Amino acid sequence: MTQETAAATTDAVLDREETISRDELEALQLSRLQHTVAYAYDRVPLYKRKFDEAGVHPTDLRELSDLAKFPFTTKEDLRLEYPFGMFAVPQNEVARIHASSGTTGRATVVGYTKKDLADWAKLVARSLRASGVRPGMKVHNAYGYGLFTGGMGAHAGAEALGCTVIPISGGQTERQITLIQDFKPDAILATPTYLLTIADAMIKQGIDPASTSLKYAVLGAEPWTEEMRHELEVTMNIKACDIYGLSEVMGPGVAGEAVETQDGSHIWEDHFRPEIIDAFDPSVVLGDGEPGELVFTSLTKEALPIIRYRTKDLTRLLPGTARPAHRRMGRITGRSDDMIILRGVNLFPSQIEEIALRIPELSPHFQLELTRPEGHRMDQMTVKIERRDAVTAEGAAAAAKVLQQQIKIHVGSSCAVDVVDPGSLERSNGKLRRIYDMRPKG
Ligand code: DLL
Repeated sequence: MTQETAAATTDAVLDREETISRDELEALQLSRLQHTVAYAYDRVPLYKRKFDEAGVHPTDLRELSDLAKFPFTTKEDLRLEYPFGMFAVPQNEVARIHASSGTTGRATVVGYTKKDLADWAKLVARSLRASGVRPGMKVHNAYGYGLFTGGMGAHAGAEALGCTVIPISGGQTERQITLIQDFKPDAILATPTYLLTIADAMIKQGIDPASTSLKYAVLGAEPWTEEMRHELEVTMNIKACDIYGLSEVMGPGVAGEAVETQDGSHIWEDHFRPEIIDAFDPSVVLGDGEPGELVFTSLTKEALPIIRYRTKDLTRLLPGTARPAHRRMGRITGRSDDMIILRGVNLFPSQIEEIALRIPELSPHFQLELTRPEGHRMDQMTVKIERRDAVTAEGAAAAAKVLQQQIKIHVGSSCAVDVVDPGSLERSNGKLRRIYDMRPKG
């Protein structure tokens, strides 16, 4: 059982591990890490093979920095071991299975023992509580249920915290609005772009999104910016915090943001050891504050221990604030595989979001279209973005110019901007697709 202590900074009762010192946390990490690498080596043939090939043995892990000697694990490894080759326990000890959608290639399958599920619920509960959710609150859970970890992961965490959960899942936006009006939830859990879809649909129905009972939103599963936070907080009169996670490492709740500081998600380092590596030269482990690719090693997982998993998420590690022993992660600027390379310039959709939302005539609804026009050798990017409702045609044309200039200045790319009518672009139902790559393959 987790021992609980009262924290000085909030009215909430925190887990003991949230309040321990960095030294105590690192000692805990080391013993858990030593156990995990030995456990993975003994039980998962892939790890034994990889460690042997790299010439490392679990006994080589004497201090935390020794982790850098161990080989990485990638999504490709999980795909090759499809479906259950990464599992470290017999199937009858696996209490639940989740999987990624597998839009590209085979699905990646992950499993949980009963204890893993309890730890996961505890960490989601910890994240929700950090973001302002309290026992007894009604929580509207609009993350998708099913094989995706968002729905059931958030659900179990909200229940573990002692909330009343409304398991609506994603989609059926009209119905979501009716239930928000009738059940009067205090908090909503959704992807940021799906919350935007809900707010937008409310406005269409003549409901002021700022007038609902909602006070808190805990948003994640896709990259979002400070500008988007501001947009959602003002439109809906809520406090919006980040929650981060990925199925290979657990699901939502690997890290969560504190509402009193709103300065990035604290990684729950009693269960995960993060590293930042140079995405182009993975042998280089970078220091805190330096941007690179986030890598995780699980410290307590039984069914699917994961050693140095390359997330492809680009961010940096920052010192803890609201939970001093646990480092924070900066906002995810993007995934290395979502990076657009446009005529030699690297860019991420989040950069466009950041710039567009500073232009009052433009809405947060946008798509990026990549094409290579007939007879051209050069790629072209078109930003398709909806104007805000009250904006005239002249206003929209001027805003398009400003956006184009700002992208040129801040990103360094020339692109076309097409300001379209409100409501004309596809709305999010969960994780929103921003990039439409129509360039010829090869
Ligand atoms: O998206 C887990 C999740 C569900 C997190 C609900 C938060 C809320 P996957 O489907 O495996 O798991 O996708 C994981 O989504 O590697 C990131 O690229 C992205 N991602 C998740 N949370 C955030 C976030 C879930 N807060 C992938 N900010 C990750 C930015 C995020 N990107």
